[in-house]
Amino acid sequence: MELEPGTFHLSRWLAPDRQEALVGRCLEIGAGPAGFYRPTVRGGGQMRIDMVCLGRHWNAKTYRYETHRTDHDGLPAPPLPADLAAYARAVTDHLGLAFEPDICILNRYPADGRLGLHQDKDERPETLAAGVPIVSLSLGDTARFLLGGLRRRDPVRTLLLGSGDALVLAGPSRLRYHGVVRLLPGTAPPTLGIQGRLNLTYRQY
Ligand code: MD3
Ligand code: FE
Repeated sequence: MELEPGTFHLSRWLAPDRQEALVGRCLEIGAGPAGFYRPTVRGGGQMRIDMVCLGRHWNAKTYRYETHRTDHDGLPAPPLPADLAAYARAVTDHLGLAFEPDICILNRYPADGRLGLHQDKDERPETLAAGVPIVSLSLGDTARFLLGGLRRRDPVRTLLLGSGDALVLAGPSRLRYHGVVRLLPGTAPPTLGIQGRLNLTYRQY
């Protein structure tokens, strides 16, 4: 499951009961104050997903992390709950990687949701230089995901991210380009009771 140096795909990492519990937590947090919103990026376009940032808010206009949602409603970013952080630590402990997540970005994909090819490079320069991991957990519909290289024009490979899958990007893979092309509708486990997809990306600022 090490697809490339520093890229680890753990298929069905979360058992169905753990997926159900995590979906419940995500919906709870997303429905709360400072819950899901549809970010507007610089240039004025709307993203094709809804987002909630925990721990620190990622500003879609400045591409910087901040304490309050100044690009949206000015509310403080809710804290990252310990029980949610523990899901990511379990993955990196399993792989023997050091990781102290202090941010989680929760993305909600509708049936036609997608996310263009980008790099995650807004965390601290020291964190990026050290190759500190990002951990992603997928829930619901399977996503057709693209993993590229360190330059936008580098070749990409397609991965399917299914419900319960964990993906870890560490070391030399930390700055790879990546994106979500589309969802495969109707592929979510029925017991989750959701349509579309939820993705959690855990980061260390
Ligand atoms: C590869 N989310 O929130 S998760 C994001 O499915 C994001 O919602 C996607 O990209 C999603 O920024 C992809 C998998 C992922 C996350 C971070 C990465 C892949 C990555 C960082 C570097 C390389
Ligand atoms: Fe990303």
